[in-house]
Amino acid sequence: MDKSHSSDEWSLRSLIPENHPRKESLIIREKVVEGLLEGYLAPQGLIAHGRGECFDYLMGERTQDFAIKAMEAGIASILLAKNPVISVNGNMAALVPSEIVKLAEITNSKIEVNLFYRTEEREKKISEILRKAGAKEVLGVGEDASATIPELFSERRRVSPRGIYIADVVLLALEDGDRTEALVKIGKKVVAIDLNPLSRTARKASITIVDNIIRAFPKMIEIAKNMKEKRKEELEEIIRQYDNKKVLSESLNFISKYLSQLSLDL
Ligand code: PTJ
Repeated sequence: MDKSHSSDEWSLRSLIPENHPRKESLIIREKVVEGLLEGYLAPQGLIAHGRGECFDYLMGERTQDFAIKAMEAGIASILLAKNPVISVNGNMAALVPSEIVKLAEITNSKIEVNLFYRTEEREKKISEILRKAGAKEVLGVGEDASATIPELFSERRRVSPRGIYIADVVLLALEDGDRTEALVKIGKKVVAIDLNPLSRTARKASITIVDNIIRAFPKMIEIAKNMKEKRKEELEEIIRQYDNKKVLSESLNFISKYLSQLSLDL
């Protein structure tokens, strides 16, 4: 990429007309581009974002019931956890930094940076963004990532001994698919947000929220505020009733029916 261009020069946010039919989607895209130009979002994050946009189209760009069910089970699990952690990567930091901090506050979760394309510079920049958004502590930066997840060979294996290493529940998103399985294998509950119900992450996670992080985080904050008042037994019952395979199959059925309907409406 040509680094001689500043983020201001490349940012097209101001060029998007107020009445553009895809205005919101274009602004979100600009946030991702800005993250890249500021050096904390991996170039591969742009590809990931494009893939997400495509799956979002197939679900009407709306949060569907199967996602709400998964969010409820996910939040119940986080509220019942001893050491819940929200794992953050470049795309999450670009799109939902304040929401990550808010959800962590409400649910008493720790926040940890964990990157696939790990560099200390990116970790520090992401940590700064989260601190600016109000985070008091951000784990997983530099030397703090001194523990190792067994059976994982990517840079994601380095984790904080105070965070993911001792976590019983990990909330993550835009995962490349190597870590969820390893975390589940060592007994952790993984709550994953992934727009692609066919991805390895979606299939291996304990609870899969098939939705866009842009909509999922605010909705999860709302759910967490309401659920905090519930008794432990009620939360346990929500988790007992939850079936991740059923939720994944509902999401695929939704896409299939949605496409059939669209083909009739042409
Ligand atoms: O910041 P790093 O170094 O940890 O790298 C992060 C990326 C995203 C580059 C890395 O984890 C990666 O390569 O991810 P993948 O394999 O492209 O997978 C990303 C998944 O997230 C895909 O299944 C996408 O459909 C999905 N996705 C993309 N955008 C969103 C999304 N899911 C929810 N909300 C989105 N906005």
